[in-house]
Amino acid sequence: MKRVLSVILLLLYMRPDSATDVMSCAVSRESNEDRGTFCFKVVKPLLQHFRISAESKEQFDRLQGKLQQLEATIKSLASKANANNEASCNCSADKLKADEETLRLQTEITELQTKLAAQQEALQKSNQLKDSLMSEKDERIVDFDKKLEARVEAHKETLKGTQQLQVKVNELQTKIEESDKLKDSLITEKDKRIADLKEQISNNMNKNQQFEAKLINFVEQAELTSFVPYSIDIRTIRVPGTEPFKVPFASKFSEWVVIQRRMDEYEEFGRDWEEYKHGFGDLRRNFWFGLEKLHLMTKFQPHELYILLEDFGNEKRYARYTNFSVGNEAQAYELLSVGEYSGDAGNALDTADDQTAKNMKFSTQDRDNDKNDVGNYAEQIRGGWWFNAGWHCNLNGPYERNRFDEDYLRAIRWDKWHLNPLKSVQMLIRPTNK
Ligand SMILES: *[C@@H]1O[C@H](CO)[C@@H](O)[C@H](O)[C@H]1NC(C)=O
Ligand SMILES: *[C@H]1O[C@H](CO)[C@@H](O)[C@H](O)[C@H]1NC(C)=O
Repeated sequence: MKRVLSVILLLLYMRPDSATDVMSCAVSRESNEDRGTFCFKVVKPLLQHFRISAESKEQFDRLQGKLQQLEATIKSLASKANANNEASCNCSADKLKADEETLRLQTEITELQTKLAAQQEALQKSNQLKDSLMSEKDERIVDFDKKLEARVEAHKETLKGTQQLQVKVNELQTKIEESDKLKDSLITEKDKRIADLKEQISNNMNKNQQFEAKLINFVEQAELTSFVPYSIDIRTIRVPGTEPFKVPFASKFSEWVVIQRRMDEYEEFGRDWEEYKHGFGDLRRNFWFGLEKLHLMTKFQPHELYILLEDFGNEKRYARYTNFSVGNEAQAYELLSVGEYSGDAGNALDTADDQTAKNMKFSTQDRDNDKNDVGNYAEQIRGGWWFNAGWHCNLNGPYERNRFDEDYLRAIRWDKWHLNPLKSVQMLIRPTNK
């Protein structure tokens, strides 16, 4: 009887425990599919075990009932036997019968006890199975927990790695942004520098232009006010209707063409028409450029004329004219125009009297085109010029030093300044649109 009770108690004890397992499995199943699969594996044998246990209990109940019945029967039979014995009745047949019945019952009891033992054994095995399953389950759970923990750890590591990566990405992002900012600021600075440089260049260019203008002005002045050429620059120019010809420019930078120079006595200016027509002398010293070329150059383009004078007191004066032009040979190289005068030497070319050079033909010692009735001034003076009935200037006269010739008014002169001979003379022309 005690055994039966303990079995029942064990079963009762096992049920809530198992229910907890199942519940935990159900909970786990929600959270983890693996665990669910695992739980099912564990729970299945347990459920079988419960089924077996339940069947055993029913059998036990049944057996117990039978045992109780048998025990009651035996009891009643024994009491009957005793009563018979006490009654000393002749009942050997009944006794035999009773003995047979007792034997049968005892056999049945033995069988039942054997069955019960078998049942107990089965139950024990079932319990063992349950225990091993439980421990296996526990092991698996522990194992799984370990795995899960490991996975969680791994996940944590991954997460950590991811976080570190994110931090790095953020750092990189920040760096990129900073670099972008730096780039922008550099570009801005660069633009500013470029602008500055442009301005500087522009300023420099302006300065250069100003300097160039000053330089040109300076060179021009130097050229115009010096009788010693810095660097006569011979260029070939083209004029319509004639072959290209060489022209002595005052310098490489100059548009001024030197057409006449007197600086000492080492060149004879008492020359014939052909020589004045084509020019003569040394371009670096004393020379006459040539009437034909003057005509050609001034024919198609208005030219200004600059005349520089220096006396033996080393004083310099100039006379400037805006429209210098010379006619052709058929016009005897007439001084067609001189334009407006400016300067400090006085206007000796255009005097609006009978000694003016303007509108006069050119005369040489062999070609008398002047208005002098009693001879040829060019011959008398020994120098070709635009002589009239007289003259206010003659830049091709003989080179005289400190000498004033009363009779012929020879020498190089410009009487609108003074009557004394001049030491140096230079005539330059350039296109007026320059
Ligand atoms: C310059 O003189 C020429 C005559 O030789 C004349 O035709 C021309 O109009 C003048 N030019 C000026 C700007 O005075
Ligand atoms: C009981 O009955 C048997 C026969 O059935 C007999 O032989 C025996 O003598 C009897 N005994 C008593 C005490 O009556």
